[in-house]
Amino acid sequence: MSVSVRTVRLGAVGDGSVGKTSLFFAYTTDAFLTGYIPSTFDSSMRNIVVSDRAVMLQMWDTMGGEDFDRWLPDLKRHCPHAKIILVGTKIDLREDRDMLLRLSQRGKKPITMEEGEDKAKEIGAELYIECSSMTQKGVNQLFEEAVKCVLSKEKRGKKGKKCIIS
Ligand SMILES: Nc1nc2c(ncn2[C@@H]2O[C@H](COP(=O)(O)OP(=O)(O)O)[C@@H](O)[C@H]2O)c(=O)[nH]1
Ligand SMILES: [Mg+2]
Repeated sequence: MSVSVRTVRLGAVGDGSVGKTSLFFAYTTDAFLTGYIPSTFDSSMRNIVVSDRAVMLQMWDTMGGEDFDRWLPDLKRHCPHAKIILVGTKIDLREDRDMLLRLSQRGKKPITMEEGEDKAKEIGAELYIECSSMTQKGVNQLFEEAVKCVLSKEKRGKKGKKCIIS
């Protein structure tokens, strides 16, 4: 019996230090990367089943720019068919007292789910998903939803790749 395996490519772009490399590491190893963190995660593949479809997930990490205003137009220009998921990383820090204190000293606070969802709409992303590589919360769901986005697009007769923004 032969099973057709669909390849889905999934990339992470975003500012440096937002947690892209840690996210790939958390997803592929179920662990939080501590100590030395390489600037990018070596490209990696994983076989998964999503919505009864066998999928080979190809992941690639990027160094990330410092400038949201630059990398988003670049992404849209170079990957015009990619579906975009906006990712809110490090959500464990919402409950971190030191972080909350540091933010409040600058008159800031963590963004809310609603603010993330509004931003996703504003930039034309399919979804806003929050996660934490440290606690694993939302990590599996993120990758599953990313694959579902690609598969659902195919059902509508179009082909596309996947990109993630965090
Ligand atoms: N608290 C917390 N820290 C995180 C999380 N993910 C990454 N970090 C930290 O954020 C920093 C940057 O992470 P990294 O994965 O190198 O970000 P990248 O530059 O976007 O690849 C590192 O110190 C990580 O330990 C998370 O989910 N929670
Ligand atoms: Mg990195």
